[in-house]
Amino acid sequence: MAFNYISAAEAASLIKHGYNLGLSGFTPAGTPKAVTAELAKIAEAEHAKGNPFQIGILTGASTGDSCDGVLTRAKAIRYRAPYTTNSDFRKAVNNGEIAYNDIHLSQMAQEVRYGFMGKVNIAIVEACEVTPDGKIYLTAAGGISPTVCRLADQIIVELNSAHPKSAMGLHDVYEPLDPPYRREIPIYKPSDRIGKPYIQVDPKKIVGIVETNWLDEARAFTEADPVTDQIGQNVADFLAADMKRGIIPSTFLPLQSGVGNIANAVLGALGRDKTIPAFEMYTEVLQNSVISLIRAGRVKFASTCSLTLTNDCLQDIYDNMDFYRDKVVLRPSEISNNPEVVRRLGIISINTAIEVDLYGNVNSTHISGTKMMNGIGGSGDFTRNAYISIFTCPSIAKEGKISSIVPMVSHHDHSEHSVNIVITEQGVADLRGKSPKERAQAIIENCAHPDYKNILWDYLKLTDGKSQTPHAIQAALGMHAELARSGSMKNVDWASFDK
Ligand code: 0RQ
Repeated sequence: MAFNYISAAEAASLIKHGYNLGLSGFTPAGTPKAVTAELAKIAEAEHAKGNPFQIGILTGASTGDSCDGVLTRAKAIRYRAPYTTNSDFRKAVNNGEIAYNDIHLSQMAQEVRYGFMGKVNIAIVEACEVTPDGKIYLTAAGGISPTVCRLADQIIVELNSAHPKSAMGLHDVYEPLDPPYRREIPIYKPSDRIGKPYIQVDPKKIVGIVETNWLDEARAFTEADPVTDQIGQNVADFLAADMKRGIIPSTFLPLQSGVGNIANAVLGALGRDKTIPAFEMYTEVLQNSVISLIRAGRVKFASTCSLTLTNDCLQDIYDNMDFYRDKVVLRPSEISNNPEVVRRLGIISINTAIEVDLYGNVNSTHISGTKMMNGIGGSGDFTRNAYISIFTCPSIAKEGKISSIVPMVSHHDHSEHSVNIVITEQGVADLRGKSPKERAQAIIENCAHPDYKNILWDYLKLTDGKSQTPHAIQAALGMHAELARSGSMKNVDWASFDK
């Protein structure tokens, strides 16, 4: 079939007020860029005429500025799911301007299929190749593309030559059946391929192909610092010790690791520790640090949903596909993050917390209980099902005015029942096999910053000390209330709370 090659502006003009868009991508990798940038201009023009113009966005995870950023600034987003990292989007959400549905990333595709988020009117997918018989070869991420391509009435393809055709073959596209017909997902090791390297669509649904040459908008790296380096070292030392005492098999287990500089520090330290054998990853995001470890032979295989790399690092993969082809696979997010597969493979999960409480409950998403940060991402998919679930964070934030260890989390993402290990730059709290009261001792002793240890011990003195999970309910959020009042948790005065 001969396709209709159109401009990004022509493609954007197909999108109407009230539509739900299903987008490719996961993190800024693999997301559409040109059509959404033009859509923002249409929204602004319509608003200038006094007309309403807002759409819903259903996608894999965060996107780049040419999607979430421009559309937020154009006030063009009514509804969005799931995870996002864009700072303008964050401001708009916390200002009540956008309805944001923050769900586990593994559930996104199936919730769209189940109809929880309404109809998908148009799918916009970034591709490195599309064939006349409707085979779409994705670029640097899997996301929810197979699902939105199948469900959407119309498909727009951004054919982006910044991703050469050598990218074909990186993907393993597999979409499970819905209950009651769902079967097991037949992945028994990270390198198993169970699907096809492309998405098959009815070519008649492709209403336009927009040719672009637009690099991915991966965020710049923040410099490593002594605190994150120490956290990374603590994680590596902990895992090496657990392997030495036989809890982790001597062949090691696949790792999942989140994004950001703590994840980079952890992987750097694991790569350097030669007591840990070369290992595999079953994760959702690959950062540059993993590619270096593949190059060095320290990571044998990496299954992921996205290549969230700097563009030079991504180009290195595309230029050396003969080397990477049997070492990397990209999957849709409902497979890369699938709880069934995570549990079966025995993944060791490593994610970052905003705050952790004395009993091991974790807040990954909200500042002071009310303001959205990014979202839960895939952290819950992995944590709940991991062989060992680890949370890391610096022990303090904002120059020490905030303790990341608090009596009670101000928002609850991961419960004490799922969290095994907490690691800060101060040390490691191993919560496995411990009662809540024992966990509180381990967390204060090993993870809290010295400036906050006595504050936390004093909090426990307000409790009866005997209940299964001792709390002084009236004071449990006292450190957060003090932060709001005086700007520092350090000023909390427990005596002001009635016993
Ligand atoms: O503030 O931006 O003003 O400097 O939060 O914190 O320490 O820079 O760490 O960038 O790794 O983000 C949990 C948000 C951490 C992230 C979170 C402030 C701090 C700073 C950022 P500034 P850092 P990171 C894989 C798995 C959930 C999803 C997930 C995240 C800013 O890792 O979104 O794990 N995780 N996905 O100062 C107030 C506290 C604070 C605090 C930190 N207690 N109170 N502010 N900050 N702790 C990815 C995917 O799923 C795709």
